[in-house]
Amino acid sequence: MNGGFVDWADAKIHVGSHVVHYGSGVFEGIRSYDTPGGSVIFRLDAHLRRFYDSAKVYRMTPEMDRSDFREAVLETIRVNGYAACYIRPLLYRGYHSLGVNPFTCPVEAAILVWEWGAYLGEDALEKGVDVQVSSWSRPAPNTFPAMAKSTANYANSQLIKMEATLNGYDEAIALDPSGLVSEGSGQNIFVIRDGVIFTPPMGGSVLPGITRDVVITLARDLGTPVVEQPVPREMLYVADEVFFTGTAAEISPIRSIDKITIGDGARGPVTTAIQRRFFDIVNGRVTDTHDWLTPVYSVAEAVAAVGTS
Ligand code: PPE
Repeated sequence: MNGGFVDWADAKIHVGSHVVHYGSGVFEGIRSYDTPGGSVIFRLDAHLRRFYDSAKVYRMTPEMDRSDFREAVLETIRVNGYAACYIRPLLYRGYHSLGVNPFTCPVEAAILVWEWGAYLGEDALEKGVDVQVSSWSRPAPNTFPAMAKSTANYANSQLIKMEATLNGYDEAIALDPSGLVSEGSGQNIFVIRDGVIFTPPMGGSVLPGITRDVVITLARDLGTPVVEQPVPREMLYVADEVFFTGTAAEISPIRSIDKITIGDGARGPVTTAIQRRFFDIVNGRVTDTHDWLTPVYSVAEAVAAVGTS
């Protein structure tokens, strides 16, 4: 936190901090995985790039440059000794004065790490989830910038998630202001029909998901066409397969939408192939040909850890 290591219980901020009142924060969500070759972070540099892009949109200048922040992420995992964890870098406007103008408040930083299992439940990755189309829309362009991963955007995500939860669904799909499919409360979405994969384009109020980018790359590697195009709501219902992607949610099949069964109501073949490839890569079972993995521990540290365990 702000350049030093702080015990979890002491990682506190003042209630008058600007971020508490006005949502003036940007963040990331990253995962590390435990592989036979040691612990690795998945797509660290892509996440840090988006993090610094989000900060730029909100005119926040982090005290650390990107390469120092990268080192800080690695160090935070090392001091906690995690093999696999979730990593949450955060930049926020701290305590100085209240009032909407954020410029007087310091830009502070924290990196949280914790162990986080399957986001949508243990069964979700295999059996799929039941979702609804939300009555809430994603923010319109030129309101809350969707390309920036701002804490403020998650007020909208919470409305989407709470409605779904209270209605007994695992998650929800939100539409953009024009009524086209956008994304989940914390996931991008992919729709498959007749062997072609469709996903809403960047203009559709979606976060430029790192997992979205991974899936597009893996699908093309597997020879499956991917089209980024506007997706009408009814295309969801008649799809052969639909799945969510996200760092937390990984690749989660969707088995029903608004109580309409999608395809056979089970994880379909295209989802299965991409999901398998994804988990083979993050779990170190195949060669990292895209250079997506960053080792957390040096070989010497890994040997030392084995020696003491
Ligand atoms: N859309 C939104 C709105 C979103 O929050 C996420 C990630 C994605 C798409 C997928 O992006 P990516 O992780 O880069 O593939 N949501 C993060 C936070 C989830 C949470 O509950 O907190 C995540 O998945 O880590």
